[in-house]
Amino acid sequence: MSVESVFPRLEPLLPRVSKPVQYVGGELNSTVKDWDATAVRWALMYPDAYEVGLPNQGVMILYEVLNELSDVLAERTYAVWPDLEALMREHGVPQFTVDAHRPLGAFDLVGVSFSTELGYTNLLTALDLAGIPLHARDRTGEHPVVVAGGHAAFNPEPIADFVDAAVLGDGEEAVLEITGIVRAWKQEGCPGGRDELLTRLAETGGVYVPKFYDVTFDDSGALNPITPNRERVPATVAKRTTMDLDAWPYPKQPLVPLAESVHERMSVEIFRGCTRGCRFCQAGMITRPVRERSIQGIGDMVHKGLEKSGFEEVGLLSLSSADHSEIAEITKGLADRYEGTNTGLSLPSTRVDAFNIDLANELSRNGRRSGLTFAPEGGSERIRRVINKTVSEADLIRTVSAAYAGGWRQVKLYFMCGLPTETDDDVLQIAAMAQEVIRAGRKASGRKDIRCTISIGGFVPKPHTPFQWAAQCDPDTVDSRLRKLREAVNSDRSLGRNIGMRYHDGKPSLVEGLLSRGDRRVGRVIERVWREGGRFDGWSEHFSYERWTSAAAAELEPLGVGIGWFTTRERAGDEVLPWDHLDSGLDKGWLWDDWQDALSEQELDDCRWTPCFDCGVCPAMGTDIEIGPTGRKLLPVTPV
Ligand code: B12
Ligand code: SF4
Repeated sequence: MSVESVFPRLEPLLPRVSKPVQYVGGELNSTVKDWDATAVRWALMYPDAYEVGLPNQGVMILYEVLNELSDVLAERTYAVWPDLEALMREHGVPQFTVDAHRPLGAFDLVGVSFSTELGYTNLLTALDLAGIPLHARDRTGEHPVVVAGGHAAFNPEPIADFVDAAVLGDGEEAVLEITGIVRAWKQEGCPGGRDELLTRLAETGGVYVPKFYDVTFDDSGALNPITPNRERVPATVAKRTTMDLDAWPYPKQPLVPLAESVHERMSVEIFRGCTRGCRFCQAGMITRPVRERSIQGIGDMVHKGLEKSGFEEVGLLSLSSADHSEIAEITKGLADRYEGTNTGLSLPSTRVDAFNIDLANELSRNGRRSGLTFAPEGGSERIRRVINKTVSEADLIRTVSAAYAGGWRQVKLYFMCGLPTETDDDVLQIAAMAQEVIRAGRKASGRKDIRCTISIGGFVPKPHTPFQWAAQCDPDTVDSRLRKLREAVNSDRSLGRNIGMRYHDGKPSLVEGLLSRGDRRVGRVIERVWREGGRFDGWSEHFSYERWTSAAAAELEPLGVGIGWFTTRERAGDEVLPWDHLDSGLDKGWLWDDWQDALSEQELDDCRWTPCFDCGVCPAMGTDIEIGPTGRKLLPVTPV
């Protein structure tokens, strides 16, 4: 049965809201299919505003992979701003997709991509606007199956009440497998209803269905092991890993945003995974092992993507792009290909070494040398040993001197505050480092107008990392260290005026900490915050710390725990963690040993270039590190 577009009802509301163009769809490379000609229909949601969600690589990839199947349809939906939400409620307009403006409730599946936990309340808004019951247990055969994915889905317990299923890891093959199961079940006439469909998904071993697992607590409030409550459901759920990235060259035709967005360029993911072993980095830990795209594969994606999208800038993305085994050849090959054209190339440069400057110089042949970004992450050498970010101050000064000497005017340095074992002194050394950067930069460039911006984020311990046992630093301590840092930066005006400082106070990080390491009890807090108006929690102008802390007190304290229990409390080695039954491939014993190494300031090398350290991922997943060098070169093509 066909489903009608809600656009005729939406359109009269649009002149009354901010940035209405974000709701109209029709972007270059978007897809609209005939509803009746398809067997399985997905709505893919990025639970944040269009401007953040549209360029998201994960959603773009899944959208295209699914739409390539002739009997499958995938459309996109993003969080609507509160102004439109109010009008939609007033006029009874449901949550819609931007592609064909179909109501979310009509789809078979709603796939939600959670890169950050701060998007949880926006999922509840979308479900509610769609008329889909908030709680998975209240849904019937009439309602879509709500599936969470993305990095935050590695601990879906806080949203377990609201999602029917969660997938850990890469989605390319997972969405096809889920589609196959839904297609077969529908063709058979939906035997056993929704429960049977969810059981079929769960028994693959790669789809977590929270309601099939019992969660109980002991008298102290600590979690008991989480176990399945029915047959056919495995005790642990494994993450998915797409091994051969060249076989998945997506997005092939990148979406071009209609409205202003955070990232107006084409992105080509040059490898996935990272084994540098930074202990704070959840993305690095959960995406192991490293899988490189070949130089030819990258060249083809850049060429075809530019042709399809008309973008004039390409970002070569990954968690640490300078670490591709053939990055020098890739950057040179692409710079040669596009020399003299309007096509700009860029690399998110975070590795602190002179090699990175060579790459940036090569890529900027066509453009301006404005700013470079590096991520020392910790102010002192001691704290950098704790977090396994092995970079010395001398390396950093050499690197930035080379950058300023090469004509770059602005260097951005990323740091964190609130790291395990951190003292005031570790943070104050960020000021000393920034001042030294300015001195060295003035000397190297012979100019006075160079700039250095230090950007400081609050550290949040994440699941599946060696810091998953750590006590999160309380916001007052973070704020006091940041205040002292600001004073130290300004203590020498002649240097301080060339140093910019960007930071947030420590409060949002504490809430992110609650959501990151929370268990099923935290779902009540999310729901209460949402009922009390919580929306867009990743945006400082919408975030309310008081709303979160009062909701946490009301919902958790009667259960004998509180926000501190989930955040500022250090965990013991034998404590059951809410994600112990969700297998990222990392061996818990290895993570614990790495945590102990952190406490004794021991560093660990990158296993890409050394023998294996037995983190567990390769044997557990039946995978291996997939890197070059292939020794191949990029041949010239006619530039597009
Ligand atoms: C590495 C990274 C970067 C790198 C490279 C990005 C890249 N490769 O795309 C760089 C430095 C360039 C970068 C830039 C930016 N980033 Co960034 N980035 C990340 C990070 C850490 C990982 C993203 C990643 O690996 N993407 C690769 C894609 C392929 O993976 P994926 O999205 O996870 O999707 C796969 C799977 O997870 C799965 N999957 C995903 N969703 C679903 C759903 C279902 C149903 C299923 C089954 C599977 C599934 O399938 C996908 C394909 O395998 C995330 C945080 C995180 N932990 O996810 C932040 C993050 C996405 N970035 C963020 C931001 C803000 C930015 C910038 C805007 C920063 C800036 N001011 O310039 C830009 C914008 C870039 C862009 N393209 O949108 C924010 C977004 C905030 C928000 N409100 O949502 C995040 C969440 C970080 C944060 N906590 O603030 N980023
Ligand atoms: S199993 Fe060994 S080679 Fe594979 S990611 Fe872990 S440490 Fe590296």
